[in-house]
Amino acid sequence: MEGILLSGIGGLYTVLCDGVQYKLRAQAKIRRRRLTPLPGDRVLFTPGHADEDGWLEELMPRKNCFVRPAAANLDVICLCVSAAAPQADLLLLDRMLLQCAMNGVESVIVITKCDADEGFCAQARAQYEMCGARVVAVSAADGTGVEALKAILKGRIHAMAGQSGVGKSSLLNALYGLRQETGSLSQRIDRGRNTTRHSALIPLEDGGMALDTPGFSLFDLEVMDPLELTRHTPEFVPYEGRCRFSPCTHRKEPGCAVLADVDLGLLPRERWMRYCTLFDDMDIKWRNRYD
Ligand SMILES: Nc1nc2c(ncn2[C@@H]2O[C@H](COP(=O)(O)OP(=O)(O)OP(=O)(O)O)[C@@H](O)[C@H]2O)c(=O)[nH]1
Ligand SMILES: [Mg+2]
Ligand SMILES: [Zn+2]
Repeated sequence: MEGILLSGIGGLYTVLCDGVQYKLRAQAKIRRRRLTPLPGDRVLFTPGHADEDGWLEELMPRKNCFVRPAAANLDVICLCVSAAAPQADLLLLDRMLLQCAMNGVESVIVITKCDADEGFCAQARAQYEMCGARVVAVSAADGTGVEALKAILKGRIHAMAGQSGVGKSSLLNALYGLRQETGSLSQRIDRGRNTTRHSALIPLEDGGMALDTPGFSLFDLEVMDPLELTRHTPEFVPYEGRCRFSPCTHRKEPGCAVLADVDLGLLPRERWMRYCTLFDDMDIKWRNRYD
């Protein structure tokens, strides 16, 4: 039979097929090939008899897959950052945006807790809308933006990604009337507490599916030629061929059209500075890749 993998915890996988959920163990050949079945994977399986577990036999080719959050075959990812605590980590957001761009997966920047905003929404919009990113401000507390986001996600397989405590589970509850467990922020350290422990894909009435994932704060892009970062930064694309040097990394080259527009305020300087940080990091990793 063919189904979609919803979750995997401790070697036990839950697979959905025709509205029925099956509990499965991975066959030895999957374990031997060191394949990690991920939520969103299309799989072939044999159900067990009575209340025995069945067998997960084959993973179908993936259209995309992600390490953070661990998932496959996503249509769209909500990259969640909070307008209140925990403080938004925009470098992490930019890494996630790059990861989506490189995997060819649509992303939406979701600013959570906009009811408690003290100016962050406007600042983030200014930086990211100039880059062609989609930004939606939402509040699970007062319902702001929930319908707008729901319209974007309708009928699609989507994941909530972001730091612990940004309100991913709360947002899913507000969007779909679910009862995902949510946690309070630790007052002392002002961080989330990893309330959601495992990724789980949830089938929705509109035919779509939502993936709730555990928060993360560390995430590195795979090692690649840093020029890939340049190519996948959308606001730089219109500048191709307009700089004196080609390729241009748009960091300090004389006659760089990007630098000129950053100086004129036509491109957001903060975002460009984060790009330079990511580029320099990747440059070092790329040069040391054989060490
Ligand atoms: N003011 C306000 N607080 C919110 C909102 N959404 C969530 N919170 C609070 O933020 C805290 C964390 O929410 P969760 O939904 O558990 O966050 P999470 O991103 O799922 O966290 P992890 O599962 O640990 O990754 C809770 O105390 C929520 O009450 C919101 O829209 N406004
Ligand atoms: Mg959660
Ligand atoms: Zn340039």
